[in-house]
Amino acid sequence: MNTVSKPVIPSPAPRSSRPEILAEEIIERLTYRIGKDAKVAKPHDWLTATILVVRDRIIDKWMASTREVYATGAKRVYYLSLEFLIGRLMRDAVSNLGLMEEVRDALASLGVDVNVIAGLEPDAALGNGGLGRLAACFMESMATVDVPAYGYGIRYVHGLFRQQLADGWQVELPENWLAHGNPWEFERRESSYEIGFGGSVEFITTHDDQPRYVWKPAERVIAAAFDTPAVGWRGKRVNTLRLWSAQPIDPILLDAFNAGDHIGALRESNKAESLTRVLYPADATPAGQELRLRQEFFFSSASLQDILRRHLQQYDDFTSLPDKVAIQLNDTHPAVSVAELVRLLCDVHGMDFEQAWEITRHTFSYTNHTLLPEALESWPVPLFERLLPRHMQIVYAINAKILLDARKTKNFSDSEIRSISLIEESGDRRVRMGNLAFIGSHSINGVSALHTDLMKVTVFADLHKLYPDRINNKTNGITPRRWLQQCNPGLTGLIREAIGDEFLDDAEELRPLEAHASDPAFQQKFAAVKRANKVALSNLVASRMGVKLDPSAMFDIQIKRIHEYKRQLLNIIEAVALYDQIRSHPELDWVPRVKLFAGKAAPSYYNAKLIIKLINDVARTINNDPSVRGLLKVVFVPNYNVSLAEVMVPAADLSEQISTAGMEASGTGNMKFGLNGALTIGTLDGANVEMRDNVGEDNIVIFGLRADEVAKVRSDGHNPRAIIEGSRELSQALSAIGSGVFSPDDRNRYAALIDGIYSHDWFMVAADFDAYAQAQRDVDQIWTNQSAWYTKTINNTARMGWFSSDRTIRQYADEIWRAG
Ligand code: NBG
Repeated sequence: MNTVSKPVIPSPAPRSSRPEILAEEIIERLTYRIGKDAKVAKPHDWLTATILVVRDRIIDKWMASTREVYATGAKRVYYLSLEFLIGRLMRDAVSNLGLMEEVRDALASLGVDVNVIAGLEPDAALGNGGLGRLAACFMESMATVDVPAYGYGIRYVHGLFRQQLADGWQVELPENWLAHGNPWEFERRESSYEIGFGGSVEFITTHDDQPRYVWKPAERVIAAAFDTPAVGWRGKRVNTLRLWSAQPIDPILLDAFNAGDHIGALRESNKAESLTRVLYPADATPAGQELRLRQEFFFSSASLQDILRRHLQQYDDFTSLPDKVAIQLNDTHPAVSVAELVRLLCDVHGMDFEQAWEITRHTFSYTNHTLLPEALESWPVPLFERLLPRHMQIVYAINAKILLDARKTKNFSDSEIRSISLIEESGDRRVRMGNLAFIGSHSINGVSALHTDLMKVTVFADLHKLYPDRINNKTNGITPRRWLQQCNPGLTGLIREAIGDEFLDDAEELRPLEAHASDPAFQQKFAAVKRANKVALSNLVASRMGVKLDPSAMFDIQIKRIHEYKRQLLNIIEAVALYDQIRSHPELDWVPRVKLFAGKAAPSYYNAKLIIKLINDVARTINNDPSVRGLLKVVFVPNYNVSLAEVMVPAADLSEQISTAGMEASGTGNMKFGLNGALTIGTLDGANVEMRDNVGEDNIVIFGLRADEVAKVRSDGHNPRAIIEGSRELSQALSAIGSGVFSPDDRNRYAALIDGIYSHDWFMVAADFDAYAQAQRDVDQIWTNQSAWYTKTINNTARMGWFSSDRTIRQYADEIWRAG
């Protein structure tokens, strides 16, 4: 007999990270991977070569992390999200590996400035706003707190649009983050799956007399996997972000091509690829397009097929799925996964419906991110049925089971039954994705205490009555690596000097900084760091916009998506009122302020775009009025993205978190500003409530109606006109804007916008105006006592540790996933 002994494959030798070795390897990559001579290499080539060298240091840990889960049989967490708003990765990866100095020195020895090339990396903007950025923070924290996890999403060729301003109006331009290739990703050709759409369902009896449904899709595309490593702090663990790209089954129809139809030969291929070409730029509003539902199903099905395949590689069958797999649905976007898992278990793997349903329910959990009714996704039944005929049947089967149960066990009334049904029956029949996600999950969480409480009495009141132990709260968090260490090295260095390094591993260890809050010497250093960050932002604004800012003025910043409920309008109206005051009372000691705004509006959201134009109109008028004497400046910085936030957040003195109470689910920008030593002016909304509890009432400026008061005003009947007439400042500001003082070229431009405040004021701009204006003057007062100001802001930094996403992830892991 011929015995062949298995060869022992040696592992690659661990790589040294001495700067000389790194430099050598960078040159090696430049030459042999990129094919460039160092003498002619462009900055982009240096960036790619450097990333490839850093990436090698990640791969060993990546493989070790993957192997370990196979060896220990640990539970895996899957985070399904249509959005990952990642930003740049190089600084993050290098810093988490602890190689910042080495990489800087290596590049310096080659005559390359690390900051210059790091600034060339495009932002991976595969998300719209808070929901997508949260997913990115979670990826980093899951690796940091050692939870074996995969993120699943879509590899959009074009991320969120680039915003330009043309005469103050937002213009959207395509974003092209893959233009120079993406050295972070690995294409996994072996991990690809077929995804079907349309067609019909057949009922067959198998050879062992088992009845089975078989879906015969009319169309199929391939989902191909691209993996990006997610490195935890100190390189402890490396998880995988797997993004799916759509590809045609037949790249070209040769018959058509040979017959001369060169365009038609590519039609199928184009259609397939268009599925993952662009990110929907809708923020908290449903896209309402067939393509969007296709995207949702595409990435859900690919992810579930992948999860089931991986499970079967290691375990005998799917009865252990809930013990070994936790799937988190990030909002309702992946909710069709509930039906898809049932389908895969029943139709593909031969399980009976009841068992499949139990397994499904114990495997999924769902995070709700908004109460805005217009943002709760639902799909017209005819569309859902045409695209996903088998899933429609499954939705009906689940619905029948749940409704029957509700009637029998809880004696639900007709109206309660209507509200928990998976099918909206009034008007057009629609499939309700929020209800599907809720019913298909063992845990449903909100993202701040207030939001979770409101969920129980509003959108999910009846489902909560049916399943009272499912709703729970997990207050959002942010990763302190990106949002303190990397974006604010000055402050990080100062904190280390003052209290040592513990906070780097546990953000709650920022607390000891409290002891320095009133120390004049420390305050001076803290102020110097803030000033340096303000100078950096001023330089950016000067070079991008040609506007000069005074870094000794108070930097008052509102950056986030433009939305009426976030009330950029309230902020700019107050700026107009302040402008009036400064002109009428030049004798008073006005605190110099720079009001900065940045954010994108959904392309189809007219009022949001109009608000951008208004900010720019007001800015032009105020900034050019010599009687203001530089006491007030207004700036709208275009193209807000993660990288811009990394410059703006550390430079803020005042953080604007002024949503209509009850409408912002959590907010996460609020946490970033607090951590970087800004004072917050805000309503008691979202996580502002927990921020107040953590930093203390003296260290935050709260104003305005509370959520219950907003609800009461709305239900009692709100009379904004009376309020406006009773407030001189407000009525003057509104009439100035409404009558065209800031828009002499089109005096009616803002008439309808202002009329909305007079007639219904849904977002309580009039209702909260006086309280807001007063709160701003309180802020001025605090500012005039700089020592008191810094005591408060240092206390903010000291007490924001709880808002680390490490804490959030530990709570998910312990209380929802039972993993890690
Ligand atoms: C957003 C909320 C924010 C919240 C983030 C992350 C959606 C649907 N929701 O308040 O508006 O901070 O989610 O949870 O984008």
